[in-house]
Amino acid sequence: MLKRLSVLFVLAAMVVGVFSVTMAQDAVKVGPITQRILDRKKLICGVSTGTPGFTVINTDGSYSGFDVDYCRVVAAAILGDSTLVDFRPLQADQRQAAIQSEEVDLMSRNTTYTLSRDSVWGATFAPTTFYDGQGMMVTVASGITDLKGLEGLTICVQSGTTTELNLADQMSLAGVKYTPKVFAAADATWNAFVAGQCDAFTTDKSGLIGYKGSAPDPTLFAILDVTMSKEPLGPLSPQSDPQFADIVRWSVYATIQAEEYGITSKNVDTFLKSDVPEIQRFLGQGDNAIGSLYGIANDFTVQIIKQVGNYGEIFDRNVGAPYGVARGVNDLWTKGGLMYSPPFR
Ligand SMILES: N[C@@H](CCC(=O)N[C@@H](CS)C(=O)NCC(=O)O)C(=O)O
Repeated sequence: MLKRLSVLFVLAAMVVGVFSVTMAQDAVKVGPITQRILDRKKLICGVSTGTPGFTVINTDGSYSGFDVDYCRVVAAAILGDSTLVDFRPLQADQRQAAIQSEEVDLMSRNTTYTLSRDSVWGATFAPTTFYDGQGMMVTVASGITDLKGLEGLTICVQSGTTTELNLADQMSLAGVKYTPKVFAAADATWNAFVAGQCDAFTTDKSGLIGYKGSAPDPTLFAILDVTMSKEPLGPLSPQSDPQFADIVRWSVYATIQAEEYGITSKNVDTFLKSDVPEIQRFLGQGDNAIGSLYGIANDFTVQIIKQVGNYGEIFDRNVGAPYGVARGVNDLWTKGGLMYSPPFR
């Protein structure tokens, strides 16, 4: 009897063994960054120390803003909970070290995608979430209307930025001599301009609009009608985990594709019952395996949309409604903009 039982036991163990091997083969192994996020149940996300509309550190210590929302998008995709984010405020010149040391899993901090950052920082850039360009702000009282009007004047700029480099290029092209007044911290740069220590303040136009809008009297400031560069801003991650970078990429695309389908945080539940195969697939319903190909939940797109929203909702909530920023090139491709998601198939 005992012998028969032990034979049965061995047989059962073999069956379980075969099954677990099959399952292990089926399950996609996640990369080191995703694994760290799963283990600590938190995404560590580098943001700025404060950029109106993009990274806002509220008086109660909570974070909000367009860039902050993209940290939340990735937390929703991997952990199923958009609140599980540990934010790390970074000044512009702290970004390279934060990516290289992998002190952050992700960075979502008005950062321009450039060739040297891609290579020297060892970063992998996600799709651009905000197509921007560098602008120039002056006081209305100065009467300055173009870059030539800045001849011999002082311009406040933050160090460690593409802004600082483009300023030198563009002013030399325009043949304008100027004195840069350089600061490491965003607040110090803006405050110096407001205090009259500089005649102009330059950064991404999104930043200028935010700073102007949050000033006690925005009518005192004017943004010149000039675009000095291309600043494609988006999230980035250390290049040591290409699969994590893919998860970030498809999470960003999910927000864009959701807007194209008209799926919002409010109506996503009604789409779960859609009988359109493309929608079923995008939302990972039925036997449509999209997330499991990356070792995450198949309904990761649903979690993103439900908890954070589609691209249009994220844009409107943070920059459209509060600062009156138009969609422009950041509109969907179907509306003449650059926001375009590849197929979820
Ligand atoms: N997009 C540019 C500029 C980004 C940038 O850091 N801009 C300043 C504008 S003042 C900023 O947001 N600083 C916030 C901070 O240092 O925390 C880049 O990637 O270099």
